[in-house]
Amino acid sequence: MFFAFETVSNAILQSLKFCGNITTKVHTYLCDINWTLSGTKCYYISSKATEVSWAGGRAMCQNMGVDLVKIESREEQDFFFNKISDRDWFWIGLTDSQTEGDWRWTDGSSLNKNLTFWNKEPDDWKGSGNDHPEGEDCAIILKGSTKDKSWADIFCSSRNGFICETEANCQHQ
Ligand SMILES: [Ca+2]
Ligand SMILES: [Ca+2]
Repeated sequence: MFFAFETVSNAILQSLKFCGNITTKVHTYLCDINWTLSGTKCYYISSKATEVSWAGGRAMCQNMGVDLVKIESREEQDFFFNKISDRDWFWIGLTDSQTEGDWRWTDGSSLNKNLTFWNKEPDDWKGSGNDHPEGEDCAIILKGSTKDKSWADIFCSSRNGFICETEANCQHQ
């Protein structure tokens, strides 16, 4: 396993958190190369060249042994909002494809209605001329009007980037 030591920049060092038993040695959170550390989580934000369906994005994460991101705090939301560009859309691990209107994360947990960042959504749009009768059942994060308004439901078959999440490694130093 490779660790992205170069990502431990001064900026990250200042926000470094310690994990494990710190009585004898320093242990710090680190991520694999090409992943980004924030808090105690590592995130993989796909490149613009990789645009896939929601299921395709989830499969890409699962091939790496992880899953699509679950946004569980304002800090996490702010992190992505600051990280992504104005033009790009990224799948998050949120869908109502099982039951319309019942938004669930990929681990099966319900969306906390007190912690959502929809931008005038979800609207389950069915396309112009009803050409998508299945409606919009998969969620993306994008640069909305404000930090609090940057999620949308779109067609699961549309092609976008994706964000994977996993727990950070605890690394002895
Ligand atoms: Ca829907
Ligand atoms: Ca929508």
